[in-house]
Amino acid sequence: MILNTELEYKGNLFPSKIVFYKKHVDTLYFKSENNVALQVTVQRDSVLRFRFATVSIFEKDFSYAITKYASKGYNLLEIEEDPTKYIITTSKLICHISKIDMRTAIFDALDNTLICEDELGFHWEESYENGGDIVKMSKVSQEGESFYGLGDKPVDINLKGKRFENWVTDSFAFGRETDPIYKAIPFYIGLHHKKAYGIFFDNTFRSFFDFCHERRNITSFWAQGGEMNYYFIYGPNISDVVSNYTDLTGKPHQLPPLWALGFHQCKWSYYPESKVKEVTNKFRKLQIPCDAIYLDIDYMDGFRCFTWNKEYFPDPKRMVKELADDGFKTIVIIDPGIKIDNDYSVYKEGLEKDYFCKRADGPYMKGKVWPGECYFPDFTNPEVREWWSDLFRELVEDIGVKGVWNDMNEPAIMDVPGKTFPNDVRHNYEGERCSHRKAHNVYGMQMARATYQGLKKFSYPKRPFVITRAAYSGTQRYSSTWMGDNVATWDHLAIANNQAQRMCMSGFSFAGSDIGGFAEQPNGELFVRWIQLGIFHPFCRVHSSGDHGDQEPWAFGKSMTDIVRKFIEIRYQLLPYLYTAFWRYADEGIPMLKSLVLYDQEDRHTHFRNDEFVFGEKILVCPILEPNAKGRRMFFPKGEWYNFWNNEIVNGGEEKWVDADIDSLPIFVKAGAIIPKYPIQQYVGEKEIEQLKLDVYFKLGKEKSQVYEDAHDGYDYKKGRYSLRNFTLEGKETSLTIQQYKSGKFITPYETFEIKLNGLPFKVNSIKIDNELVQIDKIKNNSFIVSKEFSTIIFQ
Ligand code: MIG
Repeated sequence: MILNTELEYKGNLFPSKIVFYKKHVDTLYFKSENNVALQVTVQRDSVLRFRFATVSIFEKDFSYAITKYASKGYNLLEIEEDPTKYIITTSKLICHISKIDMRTAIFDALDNTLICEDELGFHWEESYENGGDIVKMSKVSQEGESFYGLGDKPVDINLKGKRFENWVTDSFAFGRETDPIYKAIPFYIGLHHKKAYGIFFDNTFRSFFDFCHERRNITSFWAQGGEMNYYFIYGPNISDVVSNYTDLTGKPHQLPPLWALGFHQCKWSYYPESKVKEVTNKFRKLQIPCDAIYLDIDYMDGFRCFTWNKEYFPDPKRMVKELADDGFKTIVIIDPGIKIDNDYSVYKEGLEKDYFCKRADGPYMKGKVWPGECYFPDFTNPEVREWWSDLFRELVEDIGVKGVWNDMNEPAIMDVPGKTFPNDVRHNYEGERCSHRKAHNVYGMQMARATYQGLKKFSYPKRPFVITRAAYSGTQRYSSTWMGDNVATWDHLAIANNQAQRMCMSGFSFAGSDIGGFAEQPNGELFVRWIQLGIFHPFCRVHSSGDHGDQEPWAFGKSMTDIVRKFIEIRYQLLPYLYTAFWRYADEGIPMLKSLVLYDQEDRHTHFRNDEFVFGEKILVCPILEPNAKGRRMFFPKGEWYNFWNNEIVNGGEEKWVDADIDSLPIFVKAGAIIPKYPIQQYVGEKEIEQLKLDVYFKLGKEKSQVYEDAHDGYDYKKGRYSLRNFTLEGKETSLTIQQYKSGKFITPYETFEIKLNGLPFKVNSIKIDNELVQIDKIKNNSFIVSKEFSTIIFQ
């Protein structure tokens, strides 16, 4: 054994002085006397990429996270040099690189303020154990700096003072502060002096972030291998940081079918077929809207993926069709573990084609999961992904399954230390073979990707739907996600609220929690409060482990059922609003939920808020997170807000008490908003939409709103067949003007709008539509029907 030799531990090493510099198009190369190479790429004016190599040779430039659609190009790139530093200037940023030690400092190009500055900067430790380096970075945390992001961490929104690890982990019944859990999203946002920037550390090894935890004014991040490879992303608005990060790591490749934004019901497990039908029939009988029903692992034959238990489900194709006729889309679970069984075709094929992961010395990676001993496809091999995607043909094309749920893809292994593969497992990694140390964090992502490719192929011309538990940055391109195995407690309701907001701030908006809690059982009150929050999450599904009793909307007595129905109905009415928010996310990377700090970062009151968030662009929500509440105090961002229930106006900028008994929830609409609504449907497509309701909220001044619609499925929208309505509202003391500008070739099925006027401060004496006066008795109860083609309406 080698003990304490220089080879084993050399301590921290640092770059020495720069001795070489060259520029090639958008990239600058620097080399230090001790052979450290630094490459700075100007990706955009506001996005700089930094890569360090300790032996002057960079690895092959490849990332699972970065999308090929990432924008590139800048308006300005100038390099200057003075005796102590190089100075890189773009139209947004100025970056200093110190000649003696390669440390960097980044400034806002417009006003020269310091945004982000290295403390020790890049340094490393050689890894005797694995070869290569443990790569490290430390930065000075600025005065009053706050930190956000990092994906699914079950903690407060502001990360200051905490340390985190990124290593995707099956975390049954995780709790507040459990770390790490299911996802690895090594992206954070720093905010100080009203300006925000982001850092995306694109390194798939086990990585760590420290936000002033170890040292009060230092932020650091490091990884157990690979390169120091990070993107600096400037805002100065948080929402720009997030949309730039999402531009790099990708947006959903297509919009979800609208039904996927409806309500989903799940349990471990609904079987046999009669039980599934009993549940779906009850939804219809009780008139509680629902679009999707899930089959958990028990639908399979001995948990073998791509098989059916014929005793429980004798004729899946017929059942799936009958469910579809009743408006239910069937979603089935598929895990990565393939049962070792010589009579099982998927196993045999995987073996023949050499698609399963192997240990360092050649044996297969054998692990116990639900089916018993299993082998695991190496999803980092493109050929394996292609094979996997083809396995979905029967499920999707023939049986008619509409979505697939990927679970256990951390990958989770039972009864072993670490709950996953050992580090020595080998992976293809797109031909750049590596160990599990490097591939672990992307394994689940690549499984979701392969699943997505299958669904996309076989659902065509409809849109695919996939949900995954494990994820690395970029997984949002392929899949939706849920937060894993939470618990039916009040604290978990608060955690779910933080996680959904954090996921949105981390570029992955299509996320939600197991409503009601997965482990243990909620009482009716907790279930109702969770539904009230869940209807505002982009992904809205009730799920539970089932060994603690029922968790359907009717499981808690009639009065609770009625409240649950009322809230799910609100979600269905708001579908066009939600769909518009999704379009904004898929189009521009705008987070679908906005934590208050993202909504108004200039107001310091928002920096440590957790509970309140803005759903889409205009609706402020604050969940009730405690039992027996009749209301709560909440913070209102500045501006005017209408109480959703009674139209009372609240002036923002401070904390206020809001009544919200069990059948209510603090929901507020921004003054000036125009909120589109559909009629209540039991499932998407149940009704032809014959009229679009526009809830108009008066404001003194101007406000813009948008409504995006298309065929709600398929790809025609990509060819211009969408309908985008841009509304501008302008309110004065005695008049209200609404203008509409429409673009896109999609013809909506309805001909008219019902305009509902809320909060109008004057009595209407005349109405002018596109310069023609119409009779004012057409207004009834503040409602008014008008052709969808109008361009200007003036109420006076
Ligand atoms: O070891 O498929 O998080 O949603 O119901 C448990 C059974 C495996 C964990 C998932 C959960 C799912 C359950 N799964």
